[in-house]
Amino acid sequence: MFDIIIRNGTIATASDVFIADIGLRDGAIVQIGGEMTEARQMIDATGKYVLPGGIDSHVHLSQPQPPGIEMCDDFESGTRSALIGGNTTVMPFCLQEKGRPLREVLAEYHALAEGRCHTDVSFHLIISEITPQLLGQELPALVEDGYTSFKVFMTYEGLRLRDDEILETMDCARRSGALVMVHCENEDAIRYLIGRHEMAGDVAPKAHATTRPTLVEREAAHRALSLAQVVDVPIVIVHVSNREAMDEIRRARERGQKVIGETCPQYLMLTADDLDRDNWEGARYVCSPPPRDKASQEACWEGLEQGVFDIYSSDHCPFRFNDDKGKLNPPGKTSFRHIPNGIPGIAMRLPILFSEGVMKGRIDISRFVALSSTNHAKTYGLYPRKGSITIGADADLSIWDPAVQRRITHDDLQDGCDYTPYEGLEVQGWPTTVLLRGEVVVDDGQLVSSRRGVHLARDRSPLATKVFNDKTQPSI
Ligand code: DUC
Ligand code: ZN
Ligand code: ZN
Repeated sequence: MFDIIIRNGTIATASDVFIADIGLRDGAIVQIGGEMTEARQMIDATGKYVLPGGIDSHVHLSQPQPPGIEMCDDFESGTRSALIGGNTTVMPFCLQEKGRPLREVLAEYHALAEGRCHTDVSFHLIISEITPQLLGQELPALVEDGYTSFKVFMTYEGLRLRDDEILETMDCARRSGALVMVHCENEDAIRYLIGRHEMAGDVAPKAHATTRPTLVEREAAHRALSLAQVVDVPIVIVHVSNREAMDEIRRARERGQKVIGETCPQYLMLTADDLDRDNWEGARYVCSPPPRDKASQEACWEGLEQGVFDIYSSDHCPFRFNDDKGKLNPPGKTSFRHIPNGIPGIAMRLPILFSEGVMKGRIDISRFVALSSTNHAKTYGLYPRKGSITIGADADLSIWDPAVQRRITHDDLQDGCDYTPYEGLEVQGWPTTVLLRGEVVVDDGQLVSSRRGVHLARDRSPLATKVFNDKTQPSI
């Protein structure tokens, strides 16, 4: 007797596509194919794809902001919207607050998330202040406890680390077996360009894009990869927006470095011209790195097809538009420099890749699964419990109906924001049913979740484990 049998669906994993029934019991996948008759619930998936639930490994929820600014999704609204878009696990960031023990801050994040999540969650740690205590004791202990990835920033005053601090963080990751994610933009070059633009009175949202050109991303990607080579650690280059930064990843791999590349829907769908809309409307599209041009969009598609990118995440970082605590901060619209950086995308990430990628023939369904789920689980130490359709894996599944056509409107996405950058987009294909650990949480596109997401302690990334186990020193 099964809890649920999913009948006759086209099962797709990162490597195979086949039609079979799936039997679920006690939250796990217990049978794939073969005779299955009795279950408390039958789901007919004829003509639909049955896929591992989406894993969004780059989202920001309830992240503290400078005074006067507020992120508009908490763990409840953010994970609710994630489910609607076919995700069953999301990975938000815990931001280290200067002068406080990281564990204390982490406990506050857990308190915010506890009992409020519609999906499973697992935290990355953002490192903003380097101390001997952090590198020597705190981080290694946190890695042991399942927080196995750190993010570092090369931009944003107050957040960015100097090169020597990045090296120390990478060294700590090497010793403790963590994986480092890097936000690559050259802060000094950006500050120089912002100064020039402001002096010239060029303060509209579009200047956000011109003060963060591709070359500041390229330079920082090159530097991050070079620092990683010095320490001999694998890294993730997050939210890559253009061909020049992609070329840095390619070159690093040719040298033998282990690099995971990530891109996001905004770099496939938006351009810098979106920031150039009248009446501060362009602020809706302000994120970092900024959207580029059509050629960059094509480059990012190529990177998804050809493997420069291993993972595709939303970088959901939502601020309301019509709100003094959001994109209109500060009231008076004095300069693009003050617009909070980040846009929503947690619900639209997968429908965009499915519709624009799979349905338009740019990628096949197995590549979709790899980019949207399996590679995230493998990269961040959740595989095979998550991101796979195998016996014993969590029954986190999304059933996609390729026949559904929808015109996107923000009201349907159920996040805490007041807009979507993708308003009016026509998509083909939608995740009509979603199961989290064997329970139907989205049915016929409607949320029926009982909010049972939990926090997942993770294994070390297999990439990081390799250098962790290799006790020899870096070769340089
Ligand atoms: N970096 C992110 O990763 N997310 C949003 C803003 C940013 O700069
Ligand atoms: Zn970033
Ligand atoms: Zn981000």
